[in-house]
Amino acid sequence: MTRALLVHPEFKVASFWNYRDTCELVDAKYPAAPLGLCTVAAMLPQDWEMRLVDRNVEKWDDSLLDWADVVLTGGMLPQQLDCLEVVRAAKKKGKVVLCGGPDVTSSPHIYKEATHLVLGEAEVTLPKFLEDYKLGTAQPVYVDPRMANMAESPTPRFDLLKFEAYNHIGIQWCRGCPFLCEFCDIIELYGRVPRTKTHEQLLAELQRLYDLGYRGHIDLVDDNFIGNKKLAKEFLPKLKVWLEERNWPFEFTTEASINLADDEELMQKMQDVGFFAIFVGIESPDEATLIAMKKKQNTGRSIAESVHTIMRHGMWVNAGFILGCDGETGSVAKGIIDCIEDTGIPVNMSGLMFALPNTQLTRRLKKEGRLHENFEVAVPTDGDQCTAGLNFDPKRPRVDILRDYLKVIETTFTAKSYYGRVRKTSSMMNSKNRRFKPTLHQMWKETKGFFRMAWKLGCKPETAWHHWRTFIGTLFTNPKSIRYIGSLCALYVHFGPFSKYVADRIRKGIVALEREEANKPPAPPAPVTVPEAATASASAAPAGATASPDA
Ligand code: B12
Ligand code: SF4
Repeated sequence: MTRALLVHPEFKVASFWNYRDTCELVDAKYPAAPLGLCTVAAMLPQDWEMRLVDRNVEKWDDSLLDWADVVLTGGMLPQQLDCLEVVRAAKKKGKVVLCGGPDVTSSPHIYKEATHLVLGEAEVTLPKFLEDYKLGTAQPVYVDPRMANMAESPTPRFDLLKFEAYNHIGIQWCRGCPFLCEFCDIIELYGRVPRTKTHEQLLAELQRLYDLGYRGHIDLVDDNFIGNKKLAKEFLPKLKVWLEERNWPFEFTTEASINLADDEELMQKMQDVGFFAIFVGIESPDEATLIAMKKKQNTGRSIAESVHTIMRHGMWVNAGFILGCDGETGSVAKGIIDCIEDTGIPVNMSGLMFALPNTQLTRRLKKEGRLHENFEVAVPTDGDQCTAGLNFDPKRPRVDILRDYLKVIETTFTAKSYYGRVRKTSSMMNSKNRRFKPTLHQMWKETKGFFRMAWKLGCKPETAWHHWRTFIGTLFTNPKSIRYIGSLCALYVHFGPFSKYVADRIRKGIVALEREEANKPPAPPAPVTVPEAATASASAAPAGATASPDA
């Protein structure tokens, strides 16, 4: 019998997303579970013996590799460094190492030490590898341009997970997104036609989680849950019946484009099944920048009104903002800060533009000679896009972008500003129809979380007043939303210190750039072509200008 060890590499670098300290409040170790590897496990021959080790939540020791015949690993860019460590350790022990996942697909050359690269969606490429592996003729690289038929994707092997280690469990309904944002790799990796699992398939996955005893928060990790609105509207009533029959064991979050706010029926249906938060890419409040980055769905609307409409349907909004885009101007910091405050979005993932491999943006920058060498190689000391962005020559001076970014981070993550937005969310979040029933075990964990949070935030001079004002205010004005407002407060256990870390890194970056600028030898005067019979007006041309032959 073949023994397969599936290893989820660690997200080594600090990130807004790695809110471990918040997870610890409720006895979890990491926000999300490795859905990709659970899906891959379901495609391996089921008579293989399998173990899944997540290096984000478990102690690792290289001797774990001794048990395995085949090691399967891979993930996204922030996992690159750790993934390579796993590959090297396993190769050293003479194991067959199989690598796959989004970063491996986008930058296979970085992972060439693995025995086999199985690129793209495993539903398409893994069967051929397995066929060859059985015959002893497996090739170094498996690649196939076809897109997976999601209706054939198996129920992930959730049984390999240790549920208690995670804040939530992901499931996936749909891959791909109909939009065209220039910086996005989703449409390159997964296409522009949203491909969905069948409703029955998704309910079977939920049933599997239910049977395994999981209860609580499920994240629908779709690239855009409303990519196919019609299907979403057909599915949600079925989900409602399913949940009702099981006494509301789950509640949901997802990612969606902002045009969700235009569809009352869809929002209502999402509210009916217990969606409580969504992530929206706002990116920039400036129309010209949005058009330049081809994010047209965000234009021609009041972002604040759209966000408020979504909140009134029971979902708080998390949003991404990007600085360093072509076309942005010196007013970008003010624009983003005003937008964050007007919308009342507490969790704003503001970051520096990062050219991901495999995007329209990367290809354009390359053509323009602005892409940095090794732009796709993860840097060990850097965070995610917060401190590791701008892997290209931006149009504005880099130091100006960093100064603007610093302003955004320093302004929007003070306790006063963050909690102010949580209160704004609390004033709008409609939880009247919420039917999710936490188990006694979950209520016990949340009670412990409340006291730990009270210690970490409610007893510190910097946060105490804001924390209790928000918490007690919500208890009186919107008690049905208290669990959700409590979660937003809990996130500040991470965002408070993390924003300071980012600000500190950015400040150092600014100082380094200023020093570099100061130490630069003065530029030689630009050649000025002066015709022999030049007049006084030509020599009076501004420095660097080339005199016109007419002058
Ligand atoms: C959910 C999600 C997240 C979640 C949590 C993910 C987690 N488990 O920790 C959160 C919100 C935290 C997140 C954050 C980020 N994410 Co993200 N995320 C996703 C998303 C939407 C879904 C991931 C998922 O579960 N998919 C479902 C599973 C089934 O798909 P899968 O993992 O790709 O696996 C399939 C194949 O890749 C393959 N496969 C996977 N592993 C392996 C292993 C082997 C051996 C083999 C053979 C095959 C294989 O087979 C699977 C079945 O087809 C994807 C987009 C997408 N459509 O996948 C982006 C995506 C993975 N994220 C991405 C990025 C860039 C990020 C961030 C860096 C964003 C940022 N700017 O901050 C952060 C970094 C996080 C951190 N902790 O540092 C990129 C990765 C690009 C790259 N080149 O690596 C993606 C592709 C899209 C995007 N642009 O956002 N993310
Ligand atoms: S809406 Fe989101 S997923 Fe869709 S193309 Fe734009 S960034 Fe990518």
